[in-house]
Amino acid sequence: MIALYYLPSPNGRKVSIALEEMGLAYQIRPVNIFENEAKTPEYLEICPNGRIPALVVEPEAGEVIKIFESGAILQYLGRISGQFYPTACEAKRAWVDAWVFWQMSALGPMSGQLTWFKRAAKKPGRDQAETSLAIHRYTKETKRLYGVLEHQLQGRDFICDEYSIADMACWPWVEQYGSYVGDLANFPAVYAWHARVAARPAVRRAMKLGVDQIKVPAEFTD
Ligand SMILES: N[C@@H](CCC(=O)N[C@@H](CS)C(=O)NCC(=O)O)C(=O)O
Repeated sequence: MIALYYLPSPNGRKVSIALEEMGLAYQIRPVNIFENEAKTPEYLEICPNGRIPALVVEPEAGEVIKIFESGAILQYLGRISGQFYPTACEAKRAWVDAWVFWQMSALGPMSGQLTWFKRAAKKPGRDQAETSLAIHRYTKETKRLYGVLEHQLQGRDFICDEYSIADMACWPWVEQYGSYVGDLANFPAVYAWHARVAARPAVRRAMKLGVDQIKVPAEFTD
């Protein structure tokens, strides 16, 4: 059985999309990060980093598998399902890995920091010069990254030609593009890809998962 420690957030949704797309049986274990549930000693045994998502797999025989970091989880699910992660061609797999790592190291963290500083700027008592410099920096970098994605998607339906875990990694972050880049007028290929992925039945199912169990507050910063 696969247990997904989860919150309906971009990083959580990468994994719920993958599980739905791959047709794997799983259960969700909601983790309310706003109630510090990702910092309990029990949860830190699963995810030492105190973040969601995490996966625990209890096979019928053999060792329990624990995984944290959404990129590592996507690669694992791709390996065990044999889907959305090329197996036969090393060049194709390496390219998918490169885009997953790009999301993990660039698109996700830059967009996440941008959101954090935008919300922080609204809090009374914050240093406005400090937050506006940070917002400037992360807005510029996030737009640059949308440009990278735009270039890659021109003439392609999906990031690595065929739909893969690279799309599953990137899409939940781009799903909230309004908060990051305003609109996608300058990124037409990203816009078309966004709609293409959003229309997938598995993505629609995944987007509904857990929304009634955990309410993500409008205002959360630190
Ligand atoms: N690199 C991690 C990032 C995970 C992450 O930042 N998760 C957020 C929710 S989207 C979280 O758990 N935040 C809790 C906190 O900041 O205390 C991954 O991709 O799994």
